[in-house]
Amino acid sequence: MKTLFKSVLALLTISLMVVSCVQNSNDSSGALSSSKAEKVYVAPGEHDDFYAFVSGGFSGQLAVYGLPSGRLFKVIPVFSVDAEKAYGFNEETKPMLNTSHGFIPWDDAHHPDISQTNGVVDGRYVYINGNNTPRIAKIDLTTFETTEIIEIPNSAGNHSSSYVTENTEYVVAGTRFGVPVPQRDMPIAEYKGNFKGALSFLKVDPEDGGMDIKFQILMPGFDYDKAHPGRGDSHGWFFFTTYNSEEAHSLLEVNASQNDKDFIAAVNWKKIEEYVNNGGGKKMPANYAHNVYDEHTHTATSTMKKEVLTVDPTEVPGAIYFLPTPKSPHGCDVSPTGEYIVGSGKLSADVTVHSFTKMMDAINNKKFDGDAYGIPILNYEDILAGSVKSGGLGPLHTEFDGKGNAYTTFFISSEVVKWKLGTWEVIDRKPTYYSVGHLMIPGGNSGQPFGKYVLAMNKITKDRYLPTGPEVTQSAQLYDITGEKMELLLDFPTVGEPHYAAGIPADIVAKNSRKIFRLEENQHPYAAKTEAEAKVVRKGNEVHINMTMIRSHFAPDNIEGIQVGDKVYFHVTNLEQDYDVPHGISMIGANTSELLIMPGQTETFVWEPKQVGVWPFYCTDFCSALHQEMQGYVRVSPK
Ligand code: CUK
Ligand code: CUA
Repeated sequence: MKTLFKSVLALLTISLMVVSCVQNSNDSSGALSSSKAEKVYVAPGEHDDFYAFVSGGFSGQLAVYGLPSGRLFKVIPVFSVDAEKAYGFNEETKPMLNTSHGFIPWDDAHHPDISQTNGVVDGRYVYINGNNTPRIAKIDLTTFETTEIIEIPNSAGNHSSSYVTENTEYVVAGTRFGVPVPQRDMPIAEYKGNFKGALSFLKVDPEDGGMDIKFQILMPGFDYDKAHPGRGDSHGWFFFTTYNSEEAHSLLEVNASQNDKDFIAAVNWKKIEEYVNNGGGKKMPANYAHNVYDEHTHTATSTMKKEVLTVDPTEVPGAIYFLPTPKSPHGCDVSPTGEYIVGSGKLSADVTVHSFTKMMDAINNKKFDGDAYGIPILNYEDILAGSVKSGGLGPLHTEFDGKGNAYTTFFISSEVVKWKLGTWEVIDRKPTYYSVGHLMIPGGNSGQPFGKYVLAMNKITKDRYLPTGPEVTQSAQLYDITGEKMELLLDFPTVGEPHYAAGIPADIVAKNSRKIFRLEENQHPYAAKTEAEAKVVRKGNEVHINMTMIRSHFAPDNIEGIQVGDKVYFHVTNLEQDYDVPHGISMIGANTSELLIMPGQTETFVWEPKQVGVWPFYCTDFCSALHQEMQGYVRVSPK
């Protein structure tokens, strides 16, 4: 069988090679070889080695892929409504998208990060940021569902988020924009010195991964772009890139990139935590929503919080230092041992690497080069570990393979460059197609990378796929990094714009993936756990239908007594207790999506019938040979 497969593959390979020669791809590494095909081929029924959780950018969602195949398994709705899963449409999940600005059905999702234990990805949760209306979400990897969203006050852009500390003590969220804190009506021209940049530390509950804002550090109003925790020796520190240290508020008038160096802010969060635990900090009024989904009631609740604890960094001496870093640093990545802090000036050709040991020496010897708003600035030469003379342009992000190598993306020169930690020599470079942003090695931003593949997430696609009109697919590329030289294996399309991804060996997550919700654990207030409990209850012009579904009927399935102008709640429980038997339901003219209900779960949609008649409904998920028989009628009478 295997031989047969190989010969078929060989034939396929030859024909594809011919095609690629004819098309004259300018991509030499795009020529398919049988060894590349084998490396990404996951035979029917076989499983991938890694999960990749890839952010959807402006889709607001998180997509789950397998590596090396690049197969898409699921799109997890996070910040945007999703008709497929009724997320944001059903009554249970609507509160998840509540904010201090009201119900916000969309966001811009950038950076997923997997929870860690002792610096190793543990596969319990993924945290991800929404940039536009600043929020952080938690996805539970037993159900692959979003189970918590917290809004971040005093923040705008929320871009240096969401990264976890070595033991998931904190999820950290940094503002991109300096803004007035608290928000108020003031002239934009008075930005300088008045706007603040809030770095938020969200304490994580070790039991359930839940988040709460413990404190916000009110930094100078620079732009904070990317963040990364220390680990090992640098555990207890967090590093944030900043740009626009000029505090320009208009690119038309002032050049926000005129300073030769901006900063990486090194934050000793342990010290600030101690300060706060001893009663330090100042409570400030702030409105923000905290939304939590309960897996027993299958229902979310939204709470509006009223204040937040803020810390003025100048009141905690020794907690924060600025590390000068050339040319508008974007990426900020800490090596697996915690010694090297890699700052990529996006307008630079070199990659700057700071040494944590040297940083501590300079701090201990009080060797400062002035200060900015009372925060000491260290001397660039004192803390520099080395710089990578890459020859590339526009370095952005770096990940590590755990074997002493780092991989940096270059947006402008459109490549991934492999270099050696400590010697800074360039070992290999491979083009990306095209203009790569982030890259991801499973565990590659933790203390223990699984350095088998690197996934490049590209900003431009152009000719890589069949055209689909003016808007073409977004794209990721997979490279084998087990050898000295990288090898491009695969292109695959992604959902939305893939800003960043988090990867993890598949078995860590798969073994905890939940198969079923037990009916006896269902505490939904309107659950009907047997057909005998199904009922229709009228309360004024509200009608509550506690309905059940099981192969292949609904109960009740003939409903009368509904009138035009009623508000009809369908609370529907799937009575199945077999894995992978969902049913779906919707009503004609309902201003919502269908419900797709998993076994043991209850979901609710609202129908407000506008027209008299007898209206059918049916199961929307092909569930058995009698799927087409799974249906019913609602009679709507005049008021
Ligand atoms: S990313 Cu958000 S602009 Cu460099 Cu982290 Cu794509
Ligand atoms: Cu139930 Cu189709």
